[in-house]
Amino acid sequence: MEIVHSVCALDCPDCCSMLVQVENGRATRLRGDPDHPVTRGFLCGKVAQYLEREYSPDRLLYPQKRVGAKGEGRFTRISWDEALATIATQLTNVSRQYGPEAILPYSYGGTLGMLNGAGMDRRFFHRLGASRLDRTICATAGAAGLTAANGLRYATEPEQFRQSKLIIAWSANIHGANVHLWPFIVEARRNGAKLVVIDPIRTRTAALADRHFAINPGSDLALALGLMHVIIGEKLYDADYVDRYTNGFDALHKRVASYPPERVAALTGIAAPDIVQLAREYATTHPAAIRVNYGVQRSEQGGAATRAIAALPALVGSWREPGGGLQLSTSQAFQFNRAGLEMPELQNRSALGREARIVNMSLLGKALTEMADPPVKAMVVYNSNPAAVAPDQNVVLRGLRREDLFTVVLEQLQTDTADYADILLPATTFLEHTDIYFAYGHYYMPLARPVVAPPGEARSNVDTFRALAIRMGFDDACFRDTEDDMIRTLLSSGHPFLDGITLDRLEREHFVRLNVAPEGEPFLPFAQGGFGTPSGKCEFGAETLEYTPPVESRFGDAALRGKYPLELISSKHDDSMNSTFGNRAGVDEETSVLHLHPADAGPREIRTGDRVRVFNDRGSLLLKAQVNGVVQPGVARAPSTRWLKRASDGRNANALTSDRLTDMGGGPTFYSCLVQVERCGD
Ligand SMILES: Nc1nc2c(c(=O)[nH]1)N[C@H]1C(S)=C(S)[C@@H](COP(=O)(O)OP(=O)(O)OC[C@H]3O[C@@H](n4cnc5c(=O)[nH]c(N)nc54)[C@H](O)[C@@H]3O)O[C@H]1N2
Ligand SMILES: Nc1nc2c(c(=O)[nH]1)N[C@H]1C(S)=C(S)[C@@H](COP(=O)(O)OP(=O)(O)OC[C@H]3O[C@@H](n4cnc5c(=O)[nH]c(N)nc54)[C@H](O)[C@@H]3O)O[C@H]1N2
Ligand code: SF4
Ligand SMILES: [Mo]
Repeated sequence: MEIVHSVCALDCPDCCSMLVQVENGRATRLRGDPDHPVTRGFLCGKVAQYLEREYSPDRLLYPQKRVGAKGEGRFTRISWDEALATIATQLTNVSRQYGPEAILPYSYGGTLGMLNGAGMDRRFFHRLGASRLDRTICATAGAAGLTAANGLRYATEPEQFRQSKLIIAWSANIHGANVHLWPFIVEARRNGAKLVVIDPIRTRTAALADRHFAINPGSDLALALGLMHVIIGEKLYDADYVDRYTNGFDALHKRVASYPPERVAALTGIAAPDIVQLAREYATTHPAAIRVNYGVQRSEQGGAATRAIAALPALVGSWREPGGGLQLSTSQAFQFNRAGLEMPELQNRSALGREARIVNMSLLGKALTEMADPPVKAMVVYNSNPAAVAPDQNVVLRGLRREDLFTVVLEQLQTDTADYADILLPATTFLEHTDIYFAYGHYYMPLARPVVAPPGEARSNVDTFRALAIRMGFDDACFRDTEDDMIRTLLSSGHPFLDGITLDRLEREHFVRLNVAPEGEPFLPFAQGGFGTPSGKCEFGAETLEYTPPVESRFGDAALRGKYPLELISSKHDDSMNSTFGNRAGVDEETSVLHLHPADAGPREIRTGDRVRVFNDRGSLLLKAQVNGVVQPGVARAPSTRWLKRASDGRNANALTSDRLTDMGGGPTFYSCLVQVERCGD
């Protein structure tokens, strides 16, 4: 028996380091690395059971080609040689006939590994001249809002939350989606800190908080402006910090004048005295930290809302203090040499000979059904399950069904998307390949080596794209790079945060704190300004901060609201990871529930346990009702992305979501979604 280090590759801010017990080549137990300052010896419930997935009889073991209809899921085994030859021939034909931009890569968060997530794949598609994918499906609206304010997307370290005296979890279901922050909050509360949650849903985190404000969906910009109204009006801001390190205070002052607590109360559903009290507490409690997560930016004004929330710590000067500031994402501190890894210059050597067009992944339905010049004729999907996760699902599925679309899917399990593949390739898990990771919830960079051998003929994404490049005759030296070559390239950025971090050191230490601050000292990114904006200051940007309710919301389009009066939020499921684990029966049962308030259920004669149909112009979905206090009147909650094939109607919440984009960053508006609900006959 031996204990081997590894890293959880799932798309989670915690990026846990783990210890794997291996017996006779088989992993028999996973646990969190007790030496990792954020993992602290435990894994979340879903990954504690990851070995069930690793050794699932449903793992894909061999390359296969489709023999049934698209979506039916019938395949037959072929050799790697046949698979690669077919793909190479098809991609070459598409490229010759329509130009290489008719080929679309589609990938997202299956792994946060740099090599398997954005390595050999990027080189391959650049060399091909394929369309470039704008990876907007999760975080780009928030990233754009944060960048507009701060220039750099740096954040308060999770370890500092233990020093906070007031923690605001703003659209952050910490207990469900970011559980390794929780022990630091528990410690802070033991020392007298208060936890306030701003979330339309009574999540597990909200239920455990000191105060929960059930905000109207998509009204966060109004709330942030209302808080600033009070903070500025009562002169509770840090005038010195504002003066030295921010830009645009006077315009902000004018802007917030039209957001008095009474108006903001009407817009947000939070009582005016509560808004005043929260503003006073936030400005006068030291240190106070905001954990804002991505829920807030999945609505129509998500970018501006994030920008306004990001302005709060600058206004009250809380960036000065350990345990102050704000955390959205730490990922930008992983200042890798990404260009060296991805090699966009290969596009010049492609059949296209120039930079390829950009396709927004959140508009996949349109890309597959409407795009021209050239149309998408081939798609290669890896690290993603678009049939389940992309908005406006019925259009996406119509696109995936196209007989003239050649689809390749690299997968571990036979997902809904895999069912539409022409060629289906077996992929390794993080326990089976080498990778180096970035985190978006802390500053430790980990390396993981394979812990067990791949089952059957499964290959890593790196190996598959390398083999494809060679099969297509690409003789560029970069396609012969080993994993270690690519890691060395990544680490060669010369950025001071990566000083002294080498492959050898990662090999020895397994994870290394970025050089964001001297050892043992907290990282205070903006204590003395140092913002990444052109001015070097936090840019309040008041001109961008005018609140208008989302079209799909209670104060939005009146006609739409007349037909579809409920605001549907399809947020994360606590015990799953997007659609990963959607194969598990337990997940399946828990994710088939629609939460409704009694005030909405009553008139519809809906009781807990009833089968209900949720619908709008885009589609419909069958779920089981839960009538309770999890949501407010006018709001409904359906879990996000279950596997379609495990539902009787073959759909999930994305049958209802729209492909309307956010105000900034081209992100999806999953949480601005109006629906109607009715009881179904039994
Ligand atoms: N268990 C689990 N963990 C996960 C994931 C998972 O699927 N399951 N997914 C991972 C991924 S990909 C990501 S991006 C992160 C996301 O982590 P989070 O951003 O924390 O997750 P979400 O559930 O999208 O949104 C957080 C909360 O925002 C609330 N919310 C929705 N609309 C609004 C609004 O208009 N205003 C406010 N204030 N709140 C709103 C939701 O009710 C939800 O409770 O989590 C990661 N971790
Ligand atoms: N309605 C609604 N829709 C949503 C969301 C929501 O909250 N509500 N959340 C959105 C968000 S935040 C996100 S990030 C997206 C997530 O969307 P995706 O990134 O597509 O996430 P998953 O559904 O987890 O699918 C990842 C797939 O990658 C596979 N995979 C894992 N590792 C590897 C690997 O090494 N190689 C290969 N080839 N495959 C691998 C897994 O088996 C899994 O099927 O969904 C979005 N969609
Ligand atoms: S999903 Fe997140 S919390 Fe769970 S083990 Fe992976 S990194 Fe840790
Ligand atoms: Mo995400």
